[in-house]
Amino acid sequence: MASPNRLQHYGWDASPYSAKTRAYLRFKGIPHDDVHPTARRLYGEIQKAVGRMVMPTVRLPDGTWLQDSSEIIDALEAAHPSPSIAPPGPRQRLASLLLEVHGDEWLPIVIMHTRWNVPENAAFARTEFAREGLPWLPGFLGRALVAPIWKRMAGYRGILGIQDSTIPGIEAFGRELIARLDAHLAQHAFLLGGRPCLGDFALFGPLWAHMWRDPGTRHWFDAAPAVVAWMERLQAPPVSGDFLPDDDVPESLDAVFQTLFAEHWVHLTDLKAKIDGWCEANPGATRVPRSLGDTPFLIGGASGTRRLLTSAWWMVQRPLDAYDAFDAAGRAAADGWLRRVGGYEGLQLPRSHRFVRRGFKIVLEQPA
Ligand SMILES: N[C@@H](CCC(=O)N[C@@H](CS)C(=O)NCC(=O)O)C(=O)O
Repeated sequence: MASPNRLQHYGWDASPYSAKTRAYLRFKGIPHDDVHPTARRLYGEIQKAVGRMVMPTVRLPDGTWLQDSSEIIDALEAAHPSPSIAPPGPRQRLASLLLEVHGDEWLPIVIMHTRWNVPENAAFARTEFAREGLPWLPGFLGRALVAPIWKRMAGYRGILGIQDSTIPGIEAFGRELIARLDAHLAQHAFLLGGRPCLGDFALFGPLWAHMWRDPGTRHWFDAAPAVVAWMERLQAPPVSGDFLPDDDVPESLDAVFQTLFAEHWVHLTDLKAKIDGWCEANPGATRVPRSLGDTPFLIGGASGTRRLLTSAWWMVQRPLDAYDAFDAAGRAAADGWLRRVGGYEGLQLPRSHRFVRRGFKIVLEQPA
């Protein structure tokens, strides 16, 4: 029974960002109720509080609402600093934040393909949406009534660049990521040692909530027992380990970061140039449009076209801010690692036209 005096976490099992925050809450041992919101609550209380139907959301015991998994985790980390999920060393800290951007902003290409293009997964998700959103209705009726929700989700495929030309690359990228993580996690309990970092939770969300839970892609994990064990560990605290010593980011993660910089970051660099161009053409603007048209991109070696979604720049600022805050020694350590994984140039993106979140919306910190 939910108690208004405890933190309320609202999210469905099928939601990757909710899986990220739910696992985080459990790891931290923060008392909370994990509430799976019905459609009535999503379109009533939640939409009223944060401006739209979205998950996860959190209502703190004092009535404050939080939205966006990164902001939820940041606020809770500030209130519950120990054990921290931000490693103290600059290399590890940056690695963790980069993996968060990757999990939140690039893995959706894979998981929206696997969920909505694999018929068994799509059928499962429709049933899940009905079970969570309209639990009091018979399944057939619930599935019909939640159609607007799943149709909107399935409609993101085109925006994200999921198309005939990219599907082989999307699948190659997804399967390779799992294989690379498996090789790494066979040696380490978590990505950066004996304790999960923010990047663990961000990668876990899409891998678990879509690719592993959805029955038509669970076999992707057949040859990845270390990834399955890691997903179980992330949901079964307590965990009492620590990050690897000497600020080490193991070489077994190099290929993950090399691909991140070779494909995802190239798209983000393109996005940044388009945002800057738009701002220069629209002096005085306080918000940048949600999308700035379509652009060519590469995933798993396959080329296609996807939408430039400007909100991603807010996420990119997180590792850039961390990098900018390092002292000279920290910067040198981070740069050495970045050069190893082909990411040094990527971290030098212009810092112009800063985005901030105000009232649950992303806006320009200063007018363009
Ligand atoms: N950046 C947000 C993304 C949240 C998000 O997209 N949540 C999905 C469910 S996993 C959602 O509610 N989508 C509703 C919609 O797009 O209309 C976060 O990290 O919380």
